[in-house]
Amino acid sequence: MSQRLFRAGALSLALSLVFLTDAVIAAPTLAAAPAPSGPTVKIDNFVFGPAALTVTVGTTVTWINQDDIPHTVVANDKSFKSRVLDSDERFAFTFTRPGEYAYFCSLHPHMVGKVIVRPA
Ligand SMILES: [Cu+2]
Repeated sequence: MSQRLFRAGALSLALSLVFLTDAVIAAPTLAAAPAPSGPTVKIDNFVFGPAALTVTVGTTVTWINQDDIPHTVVANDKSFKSRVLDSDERFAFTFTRPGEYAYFCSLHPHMVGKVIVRPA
């Protein structure tokens, strides 16, 4: 009898693990979109918009891929580099030094933009 009980227990444990796994996988999607507090650059139709953005030191800029194909955000001087962003994914970077940061999409190098960082 204990063998049968054990099997039933193992089965329900396995089932609850399946549900637990689903919940864990689904959670990031539900939690993915707190509104960014700083300025945003939208990526759409192979264009960074605005193409040039001026901020002060300490500002976090968030890029949002609103295109239906993947893009990246890579600084010419490699000071920041996103992973490949699928549709609706974001990349955020906080600028801690003044300067002009030209960047491009490594998948489509003709896509370029610039962040100008002024002293605070
Ligand atoms: Cu691209």
